[in-house]
Amino acid sequence: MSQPLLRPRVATRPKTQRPPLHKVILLNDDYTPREFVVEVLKAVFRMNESQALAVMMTAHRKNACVVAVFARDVAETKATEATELGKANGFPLFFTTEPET
Ligand code: TYC
Repeated sequence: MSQPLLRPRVATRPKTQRPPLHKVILLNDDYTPREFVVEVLKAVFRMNESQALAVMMTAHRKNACVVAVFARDVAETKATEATELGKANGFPLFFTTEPET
């Protein structure tokens, strides 16, 4: 059998699959002190004071704020760690995760 005369002009390079990222979301509550929320954001998410303050105030005013996006396991570990810090100090502070659309 003869070879085809023309090669395809577009390379058929397979698309690299990346796992979907997940958002960590901070939820507001009426009891956790603002300064405690700021300290947790700095400790767990490596934010500086002004970044942490901005995220805390957005959650306070709008009831929730996206903190950061990570691979799913990292997002879940950080959300749990941050929520546990609140719990260990008697506060209902809560972080959740959801897949990025
Ligand atoms: N609303 C809290 C207060 O007034 C502070 C707070 C902000 C708590 C953001 C949680 O995600 C939060 N003490």
